[in-house]
Amino acid sequence: MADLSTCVLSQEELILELFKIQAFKFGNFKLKSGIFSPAYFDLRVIVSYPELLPSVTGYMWKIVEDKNVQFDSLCGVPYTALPLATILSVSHKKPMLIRRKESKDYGTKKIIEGHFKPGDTCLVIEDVVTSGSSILETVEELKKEGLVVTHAVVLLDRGQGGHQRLKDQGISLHHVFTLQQVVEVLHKYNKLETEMVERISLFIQKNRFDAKEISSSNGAGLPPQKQPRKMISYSERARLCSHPVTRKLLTLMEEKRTNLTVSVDLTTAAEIISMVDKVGPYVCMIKTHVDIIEDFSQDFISKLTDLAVKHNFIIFEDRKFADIGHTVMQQYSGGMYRIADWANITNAHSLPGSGVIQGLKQIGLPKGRGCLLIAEMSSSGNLCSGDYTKETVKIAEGNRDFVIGFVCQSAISDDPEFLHITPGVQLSSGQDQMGQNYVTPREVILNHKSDIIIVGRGIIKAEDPVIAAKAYMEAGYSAYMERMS
Ligand code: 5IU
Repeated sequence: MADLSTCVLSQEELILELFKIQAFKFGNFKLKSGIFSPAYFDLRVIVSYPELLPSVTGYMWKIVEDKNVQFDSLCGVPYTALPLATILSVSHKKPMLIRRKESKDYGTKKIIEGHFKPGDTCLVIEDVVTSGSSILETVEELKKEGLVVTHAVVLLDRGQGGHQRLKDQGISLHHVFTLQQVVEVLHKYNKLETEMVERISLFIQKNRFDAKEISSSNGAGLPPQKQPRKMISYSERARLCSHPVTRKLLTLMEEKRTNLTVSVDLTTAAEIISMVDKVGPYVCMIKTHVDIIEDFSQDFISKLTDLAVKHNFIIFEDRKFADIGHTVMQQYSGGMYRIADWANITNAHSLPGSGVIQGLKQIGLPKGRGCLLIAEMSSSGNLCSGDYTKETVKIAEGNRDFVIGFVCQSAISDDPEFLHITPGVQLSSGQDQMGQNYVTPREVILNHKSDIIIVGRGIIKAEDPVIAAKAYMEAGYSAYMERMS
């Protein structure tokens, strides 16, 4: 029988082996907390690789010895850590306790199985730690039975604040690896691209579970990321989002206290520039349709981009790309408009499938641009509903590096990273002669849980566009404040 108490592999070899068996995965994964992560660890698979188990538990034991942790028994957090706890128990002759996930509804109804005395010390064993919640759940059950828990050992600490959170609860957490170390080793052996290493570092930085936030922000003991999009303030979301355009937009929305986008559907450069200069102070975004401008020129673009700096807004070209990847690449980068050179955001129909995003992304990503997918429309009888909308959300989820949200009419995703932007807005609801449907800013932001209202004719055709812009800005932002309260 193999010696279960010694490490067979070096730490680097163990990381490479765990990568080989796909216990470490890299891409885009939804975590238990609801947030998306570029790295995912599924250590459940290690039970299929008995040759690796002695190294895993060997390093866990080494940490316990190095730190001189004393304890009477050990207990694994169900379920992945159970085999690890069993091996440690057998190879080091330490009694083990089992925590049930739910008490049996017959017999003794015990949550903790095994023999122990109140006051015994227990070491908790876990595979991966993110926020520390799973360890704390087990600790709580052990403490209810009178056991004393002051230490936990884990194979991998994701480095996202779990250590501090456990420390605040009187538990010292000891790890074999951190996520950062794993990533560095895999990079060293050419298993991970530099770009992915950077993405993961950024993710760790931005997704730290602050112990104080966890206990105070939502009372439920949940990390703030677990809250749905509609409950999180614009500025808080700016902190959670990784796309630079989303961050900039959400930040300026809170600073300028506006969630208004004006759709400047006018047909000469001079009219548009004059209108943008007037309404600029009240908007977070200006939306254009450059293909309706009679006298389009690069001079128009330089004036528009100057105004974007002067009034601090984002430029959204409502181009609605809807062709195959190769064609949209050319449409986005070239022609007389060269949209990718100046529009922070553009949008696309999901009709052609994800190829449209692949094409746009090739041009837009290096320039730091973002794209909205059209998931729903405001016009009567449109076909963007049901499964079409659901599939659109899926395409967005698979392309978060470029897709930053949706043009939509309802709350279609709870993810804080996805902006919801809604056209078809006027101060009173109704319809135009061609089937455009209007709802009020309050309805859109408060009831449909959208983030941003788009208003065209309600402002640009108003007698005084400045007064109208102020009224829409006030209506939209007060609905947001009401939603937050
Ligand atoms: N727009 C819509 N509905 C949609 C999408 C885009 O109205 O579903 I996608 C655009 C069209 C127009 C602006 O440029 O938003 C709305 O203008 P009015 O507020 O003037 O209707």
